[in-house]
Amino acid sequence: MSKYILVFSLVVLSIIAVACGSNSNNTAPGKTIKSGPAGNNLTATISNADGVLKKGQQEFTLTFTDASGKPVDVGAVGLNNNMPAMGSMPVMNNAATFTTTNTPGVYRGKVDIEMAGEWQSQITYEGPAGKGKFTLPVTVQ
Ligand SMILES: [Cu+2]
Repeated sequence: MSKYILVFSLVVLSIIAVACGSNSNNTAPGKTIKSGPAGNNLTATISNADGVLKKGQQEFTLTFTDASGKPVDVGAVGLNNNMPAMGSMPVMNNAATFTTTNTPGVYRGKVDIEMAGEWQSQITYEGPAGKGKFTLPVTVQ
């Protein structure tokens, strides 16, 4: 009798483990480029098919999720890639444009990044989840 209970418990535990595993941080489409805290108990994830940003025109996805990994609608979003001035090179600002997708909280972005290197993605949002402003460092190849 206790043998059956043990087997049953192990089956239930493994189902829970699989369910949680598939849910954790897998909401963002493609491969994660950078993920970090977005304020208001949210996590923001920048992703695309390759998992890397490259110099030039490209598309990417910005996803906002709650602690359980579920996408959260944050209303209007903005993203500016900033590179501080270095020597004779002036400060660079490459802003992205966004459209919403069928999944609230998942935004499709377009950006033209003018050079490879270390950039700061300055992200803002304002809407049903509150107001937020944060920065994610990204490496552009
Ligand atoms: Cu630069």
